Amino acid sequence: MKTALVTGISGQDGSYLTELLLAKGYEVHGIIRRSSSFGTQRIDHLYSDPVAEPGRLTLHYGDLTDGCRLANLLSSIVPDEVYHLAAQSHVRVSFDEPVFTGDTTGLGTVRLLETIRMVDLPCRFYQASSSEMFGGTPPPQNEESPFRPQSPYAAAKTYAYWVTRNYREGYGMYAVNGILFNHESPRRGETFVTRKITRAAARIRAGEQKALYLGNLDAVRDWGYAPEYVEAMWLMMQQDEPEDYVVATGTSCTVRDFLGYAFGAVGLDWRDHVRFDERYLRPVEVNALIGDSRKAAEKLGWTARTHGEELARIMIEADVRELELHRGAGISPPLPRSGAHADSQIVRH
Ligand code: NAP
Ligand code: G4F
Repeated sequence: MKTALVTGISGQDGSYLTELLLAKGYEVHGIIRRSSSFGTQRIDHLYSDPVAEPGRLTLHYGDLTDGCRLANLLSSIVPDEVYHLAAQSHVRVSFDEPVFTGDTTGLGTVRLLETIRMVDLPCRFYQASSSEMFGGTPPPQNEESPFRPQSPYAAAKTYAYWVTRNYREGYGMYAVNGILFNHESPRRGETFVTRKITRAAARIRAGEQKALYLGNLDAVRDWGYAPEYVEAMWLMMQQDEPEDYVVATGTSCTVRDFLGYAFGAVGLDWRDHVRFDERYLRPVEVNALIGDSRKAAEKLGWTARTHGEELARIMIEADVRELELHRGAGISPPLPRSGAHADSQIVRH
């Protein structure tokens, strides 16, 4: 049985990856942050009672800013594979918190790599790199395209990308970068634009919300389905040689197109409900990301199966279902503060 350590296990990708690893028979360890409220909703269904089923999934407190804790965990768990997914992952927020983003999203990676090197752990390492690193480079973007990061987040990810390559080339580590384009799901954080749209469309249809406030509708993204993308992560870690891969659908749509898919799926015209709010604009925008993942297709046998319109349908159906479950149980709908009024009070990027 292989042992994996997953940072960011409570996030969208961490939850799907953990499902995949457990299904493959791995023993999985995950790092979560201590918080005054539980933040493990995405993995609660996997966390069986450790007394009843010991050893398959274990959660540990830790933080990317705490190098000593990371070193202790790596030394005691001795994983075969480390999937480093944790990060301050919101691009707009990184303009508000650039130093914190650099510390976690950038330096967090080198804290892990340097521990692995110092302790001489014979493990493989996956870095969650991002298409945001391409930033201002026009599409299509592949493994050879230059990086032109347009945000503190993208700059931090670019640092982490290069340091991962540096440890591979300098110390012979099996360390790979998965350069993933946007991937979404019903578990996507509520402040990323696709989920913000599908939740709002479901709530507007149900009369729980009046309007949806958004920024730039012209941005072009290559949106794929997260459960498929974690398969690519795992495949990258099973190769004879460590290499970096772009993972994308190769298709694209604008935020405006996605609005049409999501609102259309519940019989609404988005133009009747969407308002512009300049606070959702970014100081610098990434206009267009469209990936060329032919290398992943050729070497990993991986291709995306779900594209924009189908993705929007999966997400809105889940949001409609969730809302109906809450209403049926007589419980207030989740996160009611995303109504139009509160949305303008608390800027939910
Ligand atoms: P996500 O849902 O935002 O999850 C981020 C995870 O990182 C959460 O588990 C979060 O914990 C954890 N985390 C944040 N700060 C931390 C800290 N200081 N110490 C320890 N853990 C911390 O992100 P995702 O969408 O799953 O993405 C996974 C990774 O892939 C991220 O690195 C992201 O930047 C990268 N990426 C994502 C995409 C995409 O489209 N989804 C594309 C390319 C790259 P809490 O639950 O406590 O907040
Ligand atoms: O959903 P987004 O916030 O995702 P973004 O910025 O592309 O970043 C995501 O994908 C990256 C991979 O390319 C990851 F590395 C990163 O961690 C994250 O997962 O915004 C998508 C687009 C942007 O152009 C943004 O300006 O939607 C536009 N947008 C328009 N109105 C909005 C809004 N984005 C958000 N979050 N909220 C809005 O109201």
